[in-house]
Amino acid sequence: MSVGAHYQGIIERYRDRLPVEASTSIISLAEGNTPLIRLENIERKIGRGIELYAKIEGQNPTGSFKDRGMTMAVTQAVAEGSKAIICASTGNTSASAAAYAARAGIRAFVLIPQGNIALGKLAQAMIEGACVIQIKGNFDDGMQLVKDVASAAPVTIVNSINPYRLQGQKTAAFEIIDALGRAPDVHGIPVGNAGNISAYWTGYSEYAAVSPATASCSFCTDVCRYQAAAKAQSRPRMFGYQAAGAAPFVRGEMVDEPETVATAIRIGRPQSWDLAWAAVRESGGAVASLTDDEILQTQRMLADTEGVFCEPASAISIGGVLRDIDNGNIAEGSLITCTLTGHGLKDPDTAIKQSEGAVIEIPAELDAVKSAILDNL
Ligand code: AN7
Repeated sequence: MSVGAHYQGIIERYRDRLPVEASTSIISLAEGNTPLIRLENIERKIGRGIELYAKIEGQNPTGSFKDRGMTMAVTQAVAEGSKAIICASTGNTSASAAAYAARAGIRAFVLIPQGNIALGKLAQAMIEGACVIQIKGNFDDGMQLVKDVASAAPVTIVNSINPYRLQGQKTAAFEIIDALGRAPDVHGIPVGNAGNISAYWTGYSEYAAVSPATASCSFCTDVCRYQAAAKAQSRPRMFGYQAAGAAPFVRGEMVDEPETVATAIRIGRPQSWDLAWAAVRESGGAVASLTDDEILQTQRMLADTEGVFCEPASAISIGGVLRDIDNGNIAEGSLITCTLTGHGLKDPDTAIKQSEGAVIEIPAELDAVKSAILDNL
């Protein structure tokens, strides 16, 4: 199907590269096909021939990249006859699970850490009709409980330990190559539970394995994605970024009490440990951490420099590559893509808190408005 026709989500678009049967009924909210935006203002500031693109995953149906994986996981769960799904979540997975369960007419149970979930994500899970279970513990505690309960109750786990999740999420790498006509040199990405960095590496590797000889087809009417795939004989170096207080990959061991303002990646015991290390090592990439201050500064800079409002956990990918350009870990002239994993509106509290003083209060009078404008031009 060409993208110009009525777009029906990642499974329809990449069906031949995903584990679905022709007869399977697809549970979709038309996820994927997200914008790849060139960050021209930032490029101008940093120079050095860097080309920098952001994959805006906040424009998925529930506002995060999780929807790519959830359409696959819920489609498969329903195909297997499952009547209920369950996940532990720092927020975005629960919002996505709740939405796709609603769409499928099945039950979603979501375990969230009390007091550490962004308001927008909680609102989503609640109104989408999930059974929201708040635990007095963190994501890692919730993940362990989910694994324990799933072997004792008729529920399908839709965390990224469910392999269908990563299959869906790998399509973001396909879209990037389809859009650029080549693979990037470097891909920057936030790392929490470490599923997404593993999924991107799978996607990049699959496209790199498409040989030019097989790269022709009769059904793409606009840009032929097999031609794009065939050009992508290279794979990017994968740069993963963590919050300093929740950085098990940087420390080389699990972290017991993860802490960060970027609650989406407040994870100390990542489930895809080996897969993520493989992605970093095979690609010649690296992992590094950013402080909460660096994360928030980057979030704000992206918003007021480019008009791109992502959540704090997402901003870490841009903050990270900018630092790695500065310190020479990323070469001049590189083409870099970064995943902005979730929408800024997920976490309005953090955005407002760090923009304090940005609102001018005046009487409702013409003179006051005039001077407010003149003072701030
Ligand atoms: C915005 O929702 O783990 O490394 O439970 O919400 O694949 O875990 C969220 C993770 C990055 C990290 N950015 O991705 C959950 C959850 C955002 C996120 C990540 C998450 P992974």
